[in-house]
Amino acid sequence: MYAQMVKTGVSAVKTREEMSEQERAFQARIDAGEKIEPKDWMPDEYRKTLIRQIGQHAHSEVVGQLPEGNWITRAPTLERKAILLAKVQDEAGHGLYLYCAAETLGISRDEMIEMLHAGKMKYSSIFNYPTLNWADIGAIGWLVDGAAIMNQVPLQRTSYGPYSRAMIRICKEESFHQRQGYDIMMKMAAGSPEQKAMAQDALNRFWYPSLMMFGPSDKESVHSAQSMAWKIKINTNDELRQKFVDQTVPQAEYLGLKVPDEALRWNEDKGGYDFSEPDWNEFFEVLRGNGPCNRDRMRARVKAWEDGAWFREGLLAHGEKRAARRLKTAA
Ligand code: BYC
Repeated sequence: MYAQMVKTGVSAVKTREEMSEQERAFQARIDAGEKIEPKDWMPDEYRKTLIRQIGQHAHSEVVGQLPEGNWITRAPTLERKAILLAKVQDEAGHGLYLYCAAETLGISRDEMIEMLHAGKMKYSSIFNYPTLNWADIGAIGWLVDGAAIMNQVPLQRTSYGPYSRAMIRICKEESFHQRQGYDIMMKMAAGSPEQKAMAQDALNRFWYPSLMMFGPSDKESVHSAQSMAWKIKINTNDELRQKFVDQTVPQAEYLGLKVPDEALRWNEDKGGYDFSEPDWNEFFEVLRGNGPCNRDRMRARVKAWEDGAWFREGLLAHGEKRAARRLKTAA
């Protein structure tokens, strides 16, 4: 019931000759680095791609609260609890900015949420993995938010104005999230042998799922070519994955932890690490709804949505009452 659709086959990009006059003028604006704003003309596919990407991104922020929320009541100190609570609240805020950005494209937040619940929209694969112990909260901040920053910093320059502006604010908060995760890892890695083993175990379990966050390899990526031509995406999936590995391996070394990849080697010629690809079968299985936590995550979101119905209805009724009162006093 909660399977997410999986498409294959790389999308074709129109040549200038194949474009209409309007499409050519639009592409010229993109090429000149102009931002596209909600009331500007845009091709239907550009609009659809943005709704898909921004909507998925918003859902990821909201579903992403679940694995971390699981540890708020069990954080080891009052300080850690307050920090984690603030981080999880930030994710709700990110979801809000992104839903608002998507709404400027002519879809409502309710419609997107219904599509998510019906398995017609995705959220990031990473949130279908469980958080088994406190070190996982460190690994999420360090690796998952680290991967998110790598992906989202370039998105600040994305061609759609409202998305680009939402990303600027989100990125500021993400760097704090990444640092709080690394701080947990530093504490655990420098702690007792048992704590260091927990940190290593968390790295072992979250390494490959974090690499999957950047999406399939470039040759399997359906949307990259067109999204890059429209500057919706600025880098390919593999480019960002490589940058993430190059940035993260020295951080693991500093912690005294081992990246779980026997093939990991510095490659002098390319100026980056050679590394093993994640298991792409596992990735596509997670996208099909068969990851370890897909069903739990969707059950939790659907329940929260249904439990909140009375509150949404109450807010609407209150708004209507106030509007009616204003009309009466104005008359
Ligand atoms: N998970 O053609 P491709 C966070 C899908 S939240 C699930 O390369 P695209 C955080 C893809 O949608 C982080 N699905 O796609 C929150 C497509 O399927 P559809 C979220 C994935 O869009 C709380 C198919 O695979 N960040 O950081 O060009 C706490 C083919 O892929 C994934 C964003 O959403 C995946 N990992 O590139 C802590 C960033 N990867 O739609 C942290 C914005 C691919 O055709 N999004 N798919 O059915 C993007 O940058 C791009 O959408 C992606 C994928 C790089 C993710």
